[in-house]
Amino acid sequence: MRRNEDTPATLDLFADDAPPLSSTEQIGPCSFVLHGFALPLIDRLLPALESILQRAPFRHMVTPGGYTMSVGLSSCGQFGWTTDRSGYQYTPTDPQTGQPWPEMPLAMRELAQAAADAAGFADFNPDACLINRYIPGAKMSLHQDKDEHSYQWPVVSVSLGIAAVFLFGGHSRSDKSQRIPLFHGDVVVWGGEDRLRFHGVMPIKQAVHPLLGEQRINFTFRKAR
Ligand code: MD6
Ligand code: FE
Repeated sequence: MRRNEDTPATLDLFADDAPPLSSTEQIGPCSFVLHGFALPLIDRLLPALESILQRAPFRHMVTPGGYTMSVGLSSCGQFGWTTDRSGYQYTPTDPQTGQPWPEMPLAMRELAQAAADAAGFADFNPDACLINRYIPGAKMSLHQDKDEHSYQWPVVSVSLGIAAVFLFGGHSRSDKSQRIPLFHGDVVVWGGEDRLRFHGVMPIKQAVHPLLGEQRINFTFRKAR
């Protein structure tokens, strides 16, 4: 939305400080926002997403603490990230269907690898992609991504649809967080010494995206095993 000159500024709180399309913003020693990086692949990503969701629809999982997540979750790739009362884990099958998670579409794998490369992490070969759906009001509390076997690989996170404010904290939960606006097509890559930093997503503000409607979709690519 911010990139459309015809859009009234009042519709978009970030219009004035929006970074240019296709720029890289460094947010930590080994963490980068690649603005607009996914845009050239959008025409392949959206049909890929639809076909994944036909086989593995979004569902609201329960955390070990007993809370139902406001974010809807799905996955593709060799492993899917799941949570229930017994804990977080990567599973080869969708607990809802007993079937293997849908394969990771080539367009998604290519995007993750290209983004990792652009951020200086060569040879990233993700085996898991968590797909999050946020509707207005949904949020992700501060957390670390630490269910993977090894932290030597980066995480690549793709934002589609309506905007979000990403919280990027430090190595303790109480460290002050940076607030980073993320728009349709933006990709965040982090690894190395930043791999275990706390992060989250502020409650999503009501908005309508021309392609995706009233939702934000996030892909998070990882090497789980
Ligand atoms: C989200 N993302 O942006 C949630 N994790 O919807 C994450 O939890 C996340 O964006 C690790 C690395 C990047 C992320
Ligand atoms: Fe995360």
